This record gives sequence, C-alpha cells and structure tokens, in this order.
Amino acid sequence: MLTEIDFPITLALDPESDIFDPCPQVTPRYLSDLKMMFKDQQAVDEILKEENRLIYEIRYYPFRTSKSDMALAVTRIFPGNIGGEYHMTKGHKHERDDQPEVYYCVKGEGFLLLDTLEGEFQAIPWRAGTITHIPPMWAHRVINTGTDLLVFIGVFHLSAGHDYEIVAQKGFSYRVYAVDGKPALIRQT
Ligand code: S6P
Ligand code: ZN
Repeated sequence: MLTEIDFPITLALDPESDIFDPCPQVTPRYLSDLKMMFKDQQAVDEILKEENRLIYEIRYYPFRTSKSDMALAVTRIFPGNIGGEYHMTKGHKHERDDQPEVYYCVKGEGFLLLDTLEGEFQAIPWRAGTITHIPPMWAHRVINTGTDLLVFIGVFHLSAGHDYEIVAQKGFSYRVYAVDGKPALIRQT
C-alpha cells in the first residue's frame, strides 16, 4: 500500500546554471574544508590568508520511500588550481562495500580518479556526456582540469555512507597538476 512518501518526484536541471529545482540541500566546500587534500600546504596557507576560496558545491536530493532509498547529487567544481594541483572533490569511499554509484558528466573536462585498497588505480578522462559506473569498494574523486565549471551528477543509495578518513590518510595514487597548461598525472609514493 502506498504511503505519502511513495509518489514520484521530478526535478528540473537548468541547462544554463546546472542548478536543479526543487533542491532541499546545498553543501558548499571551501578550501578550508579540504585543506589537507592538496599537496602544497604552503600554497593552501597563502591562498587562505587572502580568501577562503569556494572549490565546489553539492546540490543534493534524497529520495526516500517506504521501501527504498536513493539520492541524487549535482556537483559543480569551479576551475582553478592550488599550487598547480587542479581543483578537485575531497574524494571518498562508500562505507558499505556493496554500494556502487553512477556518475554522469554534464559539462566540463577533467578526470575521475578511482582507487582501491588493493592498489588498483584508474584515471578516467572526462568530458560532457561521459558516464562511469563506480563499482563498490572503489574510492572516487573528480578533478576539474578545464577553464570552466565541471558539472556532474551522482546517483547512489543513501545508505552507502561516506568514508572520507581513508582518503585523508591514504590519499589517491595520483595527483593531477597543470604542467605547461596541460593536465599531468603524477604518481604519489
Ligand atoms: C556521493 C557522491 C557525490 C559526492 C560529491 C562531492 O556518494 O559520490 O555526490 O559526494 O561529488 O564529493 P565528496 O568527495 O566531497 O563527497
Ligand atoms: Zn560516492
């Protein structure tokens, strides 16, 4: 039997602004929120003396019904770099090891970095229209290597949970830097 939360929900993503409506939750991530993720801590501190730069923001909608849970998140990463390292998401692994996710790049260019605890690594080049299935157990981070916004949609289960600590401690196998104006993947030891 249907309850009041068991009815379809339709959202509209504005193709100009990449903002969807209605949107119950917006989470901005400033440089201070992901300070430790960048390699060049001196560059971070110098920028923070001037401004706490907005690196990206997440617009989020939880779809809860009486029998399921899903979520949609639209992430907009602003262009730029910190000490040559491109703006990126914090990155996380899902807490539950049976929880995948689908990412769809709406606009922009960059990379999706994927890492496992067993040492597997992939860097998927991204541009508008790229869709990637992220299997369970792969940590994920998106890098904006372009000169404009990079926008992507993530669809996942609310119950997946987010482990940021593992990324803060271990990092990803590669970092992405601007070298002569072009992206270069640099292996981390
Ligand atoms: C959630 C999904 C995305 C990210 C968002 C920001 O599972 O992967 O919605 O939350 O792109 O990245 P992060 O690493 O700050 O959560
Ligand atoms: Zn995720």
